[in-house]
Amino acid sequence: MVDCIGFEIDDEICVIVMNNPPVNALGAQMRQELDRALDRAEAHPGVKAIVIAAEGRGFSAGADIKEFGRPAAAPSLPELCNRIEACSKPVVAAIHGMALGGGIELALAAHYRVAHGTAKVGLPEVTLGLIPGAGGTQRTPRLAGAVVALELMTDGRPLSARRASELGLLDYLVTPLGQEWPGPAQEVLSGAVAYAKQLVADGKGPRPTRQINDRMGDFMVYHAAVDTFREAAKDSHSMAPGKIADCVEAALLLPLDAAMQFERTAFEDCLASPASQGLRHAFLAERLAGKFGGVDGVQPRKIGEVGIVGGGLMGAGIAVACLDAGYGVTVAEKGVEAMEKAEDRIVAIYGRALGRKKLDEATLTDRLARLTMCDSLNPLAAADLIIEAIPEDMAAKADLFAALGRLAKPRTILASNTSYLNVDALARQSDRLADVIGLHFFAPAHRQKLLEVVVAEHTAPDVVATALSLAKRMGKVPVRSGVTDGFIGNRILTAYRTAADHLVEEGATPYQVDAAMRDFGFAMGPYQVLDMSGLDNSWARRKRLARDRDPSERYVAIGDMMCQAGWFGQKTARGYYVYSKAAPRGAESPDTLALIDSYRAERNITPREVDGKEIRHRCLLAMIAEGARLLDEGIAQRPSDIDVVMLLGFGFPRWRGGPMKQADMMGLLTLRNALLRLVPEAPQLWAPSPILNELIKNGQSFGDLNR
Ligand code: T1G
Repeated sequence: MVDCIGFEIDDEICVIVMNNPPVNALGAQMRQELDRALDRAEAHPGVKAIVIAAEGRGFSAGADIKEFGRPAAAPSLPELCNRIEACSKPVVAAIHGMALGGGIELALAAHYRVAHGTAKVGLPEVTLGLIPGAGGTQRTPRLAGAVVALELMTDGRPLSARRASELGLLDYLVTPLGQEWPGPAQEVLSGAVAYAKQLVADGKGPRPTRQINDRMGDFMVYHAAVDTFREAAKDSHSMAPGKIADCVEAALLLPLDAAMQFERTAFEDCLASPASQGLRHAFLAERLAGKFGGVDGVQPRKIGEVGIVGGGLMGAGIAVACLDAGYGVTVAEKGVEAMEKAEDRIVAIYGRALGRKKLDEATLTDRLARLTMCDSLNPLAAADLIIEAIPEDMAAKADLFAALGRLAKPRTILASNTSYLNVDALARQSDRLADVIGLHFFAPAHRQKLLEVVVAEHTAPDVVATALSLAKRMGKVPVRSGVTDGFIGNRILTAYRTAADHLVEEGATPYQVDAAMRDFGFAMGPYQVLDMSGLDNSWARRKRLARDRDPSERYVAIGDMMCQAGWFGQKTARGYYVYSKAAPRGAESPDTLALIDSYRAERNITPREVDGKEIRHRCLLAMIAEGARLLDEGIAQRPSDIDVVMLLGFGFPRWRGGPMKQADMMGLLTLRNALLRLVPEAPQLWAPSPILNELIKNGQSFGDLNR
């Protein structure tokens, strides 16, 4: 294994440099080599002070998240931090880029901290359902007081170096030179070595953070802060915020070693919690999703100019996403009026961003300078990539792809933003099979991180590689999907809604279903979402699929009846809910309940009691069963990709990790038995896929497929 640590002595100063790409995660080898390097520096008679610095994009992103759940090889990160703090020679941390989690905890255990002016530091463990478990809950209050410590650890967002310095977490900032060479890592190293030499010259020795108590503020203020944050923590699905408050309190009330043990126990409780398992899974799943098979080493095509056909809600959002990513953008609409409305939408998006100070005037001017509007397709002939974002009508899209296939220059990529439709069919229409791909953006396209990349049968590998590079440049999370009606997310959503409809047919009200799924953790229930997105959209899809539907399939026509009555949801002020000035977010609709009652009566259905637990259980089972089918069919690459789509695109509660993670937490044998009990009601919805039996037979979980 390549060494992770560099070691050299420069005029009485020992420089230890961490180098464990990509983010200097503090895994076992790093900790062991750091420990040995410190022993060596401490024992060396010529060394008067020690600097710990780093190569690469930043100081350290903290503990190695991939190591959690495995036995921690000695020294643990808390032990390493205590070892640094106990060093008999002054230790200076040299921070550039980012120092996060265990990374800043290691620096807090050092005696002094020097940072590059552009660096960021933070304790984001709470976003993983964890707490700082290497002394951070003890050293942060000592350096910055209780309120800052509690805010920093429960919020999880990083601080700028300047702010961190003002709060007492950093001792000295190195002014950026603002040029490529020598770069932040070298600049801060030079600054830290000079700082260390000055310490030696001034006769300043180690300054153990555990001995700094003067910034903890007065007892009453400290205690009030702990109580405030403990109260707020009660609303969290994760135990971490509450544990953070407990640990900060312990920093005040217990001797440090006892408090450190208290922190360790709290950390281990969090590590074992379902919420942390879900959040850590989500973190790694989002990063795994971008690894598509079959494109390693494939050179993406060069994209400079992007053409967008359609400047509606989606087209305008996609245009902004492309402008934000630095591309030139030409938006084509049918006719001058539509073109001007499209431009107004784009300008309005930027106007709102300007109002929220998300960008400044100069940036806005630069972005709009790269925007061209046109009222015909012809100017798109020069584009390297053309994204179609016209309404979901197969005939119109087919005609458009035929036209684009004739118009676009060779090797221009043609992408459809369709949410459901067959990208293979569009490719055939374009007569450029290799150049066609699906790029399914999610509204609002300029903010939503998820991008379903729909790889058609003949899509060329370099087109897929180009889609990946586009997603990365846009800061999006790409998920690979095969061609199927609804791709990954909308197929799972359809199964979810079908399970909900069955329950409503049997006796539940839409309002009970929505309430149950909000209790599960969704911000909105399925019927609230339907009212928002428009019942007519899903109705159009059901009508499109009607001719291929298995006549034996259980079909609930309540939604169709509501659409036939013109109840399309918020857009008609009536759907599952009724909307008014008095109830802008929707109130229960007696008319909808009456329609459901008559629907049941016509079918001699006697309504039964349905409780929230059954609603949550069945809706989750339906999502998992459909996810397993998507894996069986090869539509989704891996189970965690399905989780990413549901987490980022459909509001699945992040701390639950996604439907496939939930399946693993339930146990696949339990899952299969639950499905088998429901099969007689609706085989198409509940039949366990072969992949489930295979995994059970091999003693595996869906997680074993996430590679
Ligand atoms: N451990 C292991 N791998 C990590 C990692 C980590 N902490 N952070 C990032 N990676 C991997 C990531 O999976 C990806 O891998 C690659 O690095 C690039 O990441 C005891 C308990 C630092 C802001 O929560 O926020 O310390 O895809 O795509 O967009 O108290 O990564 O290349 O195989 O995200 O430039 C606390 C998590 C840990 C920070 C960079 N630390 N990381 O973002 O790159 S727990 C965190 C990030 C802890 C202690 C506690 C971001 C980043 P691959 P990336 P990026």
